[in-house]
Amino acid sequence: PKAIQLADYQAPAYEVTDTHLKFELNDGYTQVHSVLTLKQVGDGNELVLNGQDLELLSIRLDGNELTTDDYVLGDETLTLSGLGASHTLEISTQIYPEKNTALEGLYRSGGMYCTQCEAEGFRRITYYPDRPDVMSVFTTEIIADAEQFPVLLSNGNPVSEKTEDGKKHVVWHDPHKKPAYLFALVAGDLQVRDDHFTTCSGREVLLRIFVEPQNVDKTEYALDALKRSMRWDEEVYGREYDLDIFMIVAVDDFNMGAMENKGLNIFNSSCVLANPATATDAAYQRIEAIVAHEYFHNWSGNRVTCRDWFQLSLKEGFTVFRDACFSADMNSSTVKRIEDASMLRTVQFAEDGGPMAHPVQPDSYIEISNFYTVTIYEKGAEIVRMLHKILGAEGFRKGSDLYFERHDGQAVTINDFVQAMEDANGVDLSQFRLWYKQSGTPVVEVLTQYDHAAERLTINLRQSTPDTPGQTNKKPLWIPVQLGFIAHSGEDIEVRPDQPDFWTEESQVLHFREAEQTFSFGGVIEEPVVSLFRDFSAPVRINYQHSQSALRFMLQHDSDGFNRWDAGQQLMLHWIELAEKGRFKLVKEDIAALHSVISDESLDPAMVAYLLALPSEAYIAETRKSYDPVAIHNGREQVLSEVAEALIEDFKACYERLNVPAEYQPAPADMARRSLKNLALSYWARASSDGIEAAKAQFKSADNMTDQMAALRVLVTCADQAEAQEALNAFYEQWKHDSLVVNQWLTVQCGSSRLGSPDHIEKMLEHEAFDWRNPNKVRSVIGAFANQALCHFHSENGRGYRLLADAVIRLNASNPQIASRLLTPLTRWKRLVPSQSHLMKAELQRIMDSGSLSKDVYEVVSKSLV
Ligand code: HT7
Ligand code: ZN
Repeated sequence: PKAIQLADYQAPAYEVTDTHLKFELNDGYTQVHSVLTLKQVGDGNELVLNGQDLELLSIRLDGNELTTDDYVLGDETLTLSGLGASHTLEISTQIYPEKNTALEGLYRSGGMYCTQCEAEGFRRITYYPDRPDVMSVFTTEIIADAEQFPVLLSNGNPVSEKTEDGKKHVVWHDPHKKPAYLFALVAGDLQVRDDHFTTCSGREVLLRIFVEPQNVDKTEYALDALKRSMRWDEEVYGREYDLDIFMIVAVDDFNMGAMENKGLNIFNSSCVLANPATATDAAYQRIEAIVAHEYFHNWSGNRVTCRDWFQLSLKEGFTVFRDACFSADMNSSTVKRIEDASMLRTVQFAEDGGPMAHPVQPDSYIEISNFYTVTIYEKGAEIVRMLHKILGAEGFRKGSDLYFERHDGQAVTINDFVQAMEDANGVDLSQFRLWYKQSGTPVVEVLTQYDHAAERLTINLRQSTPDTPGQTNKKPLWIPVQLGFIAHSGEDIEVRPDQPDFWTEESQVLHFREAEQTFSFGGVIEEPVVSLFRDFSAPVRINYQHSQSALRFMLQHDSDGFNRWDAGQQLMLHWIELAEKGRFKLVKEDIAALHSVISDESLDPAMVAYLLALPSEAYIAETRKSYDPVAIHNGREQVLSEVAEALIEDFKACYERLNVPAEYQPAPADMARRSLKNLALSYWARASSDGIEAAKAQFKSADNMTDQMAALRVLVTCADQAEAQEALNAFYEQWKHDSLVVNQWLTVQCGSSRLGSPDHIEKMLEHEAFDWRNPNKVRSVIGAFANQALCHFHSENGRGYRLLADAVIRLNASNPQIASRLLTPLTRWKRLVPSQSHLMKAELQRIMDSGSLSKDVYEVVSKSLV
């Protein structure tokens, strides 16, 4: 397969001013009739339409039927040449949604039809210029059996509806120009929950969530989250919703989390449906964030869209930043920051260090679906956050206002976004733009020196970015370093460097812009503890060795919540390293520091839970040049047990204090209480049989999934195997009718470092609850195994790798997107200890040799084998 290059971008010769679509949904096949109004807008008289897996029935140009001599039908294109200034093009195709297991284009999920067109799914529906810079006004007619499919939806506003001869006909019209990737259609026997939102200018918007009938009682939270998002976007960005109706549909078979189709968002049911009995607090928070994310796309993505797919982070990075700020405002902002930064450091840093490393604005790809990555989304969001830090809240808002005003209705580039920020603030962001172009994680080395006599502190910073595939000799970046100095009293000392041009007082940010810079701070009367990169102000690795006592001090006193947490993580990383070498013993100062955290009732309990949680095995691996996953697992387990034993009375007391009867509420304070209570339970149960008994009692009596699942996880981790299995069996009997709960049940065991052995995974693949066609099930079993049960996945004989490779080979044929995403853990072979590394590489090679690979899988495997 051939790589697509950013440098080859050419504007389209024709725009499609209007697109009329007629869908006739029949049992087993669907006919699509399109009428396109074409207008020449660029150089050339050639029109290239994309098409994939289509049966072409007919083409007419300006009313005349064309024959095969009039066009060129390629593998995945249909080209018309010698065209004039304007035309009407009519095309009929036949497609087979029932056979579509890739879940791109139009497909069947259970009893309903739905679409997924981003990035290039529309070309599986009909021949069309399937590129985001072709924006058109869509009218969609849908005809289907009235009894089976009483609900027929598409983008925009409903125009007409009738039933004739047992067939239902509906027409939808979307007045907003949009690219084909934002097109959507849904047909099914669905129930709806309605609500209303009055916009800031007083317009009434009808809000509708469509779900399968058994899920109506799981829709309230998403609707509430939607209303909060709509209000927030008005208040924080001045963005009002622009149609009279906004719809959400839940579907069970979906490759990703959700899709922002104009006026008709389609959600993976796991990312929208919740009630207290079936959804955990984590699921509620995920739903709030994803509902907001998709809604925010209405402006950052739909009204202003991407010129081409190299600009993907234009909409995704900006929208993730927007949804993160929303979640921070709705919940604890510090906890949200810890969660996001921790995920970035674990997953995105690993991507940067692997064979698929790419810049936030890539310059080539083979399959665009492979580029919906943590780099595009999360690192992209970090770049926008740095702009916010550099420009300040007001400057950033001026920039975003200008961006929306300038580009409303257009398909634009990342550069246009940065330009708007520049123009609105009169600042030169040329160097800052490098963040989009350079891949890899920058490393910042820090040296500090204190001169007591001169009352002066100097900070020397050096930056470098390692080579990544296709990129060497990287230039220095503009890195915002948010700083704090902490006195012995635990209070912050006011800081100000002698170089005012490199300092922003409002955000306490030092602007580090050269390969090496030294900053000095005068009037510092005592040697402070330096708190660097507060609020994780830049997505970099920091090389700075705080002493153990400084880390304990920061864990107890840093006024910056993120660095307070990170100090604890650094301490714990050190403990785990010692444990791996057989030299770990928790000293009394460590116990005192942890004790002071757990007994500080003035702290947010959610924060305490994070402060007491050990770094994940995946993050520990990420901090090492080369790693042995089993040694990491054993070292971490030892530290967990020692902490549990040393603080057993604290954990027991904490659990008992927080385990109060209360009606379940998905509200921040309640979630925080549950998170600390369940963390305390997990430690307590590790150290004592009383803790296990408490977990059993909680498992039986819980009236909400957060507590029930937490107790089940504790039993799976700490109870003896028979008791763990008994709890799992009881859980399945209780919940086997609810597929989303069953997925959680699959995850808790397949991701378990106790139960998730290859034997167990093979058993679960045969279980009645498993289904290869459903991505959520595949993720719950194979994804959980390969990403969480690391000591089993990396079993010495390479069986875990073989199991994953077999799954990839199987899914390559049915669902390439899922196959390609699933194979990520196999791409990390170079960083493993040699004994594991060659076993993993051999499995990659086996995939490569397994026959005809999809573009998705081919790209990842071939780049990984280099
Ligand atoms: N913009 C959406 C991306 C998406 C997607 C991409 C490729 C294949 C399937 C997909 N489903 C959704 C999701 C979002 O970022 O909001
Ligand atoms: Zn998005």
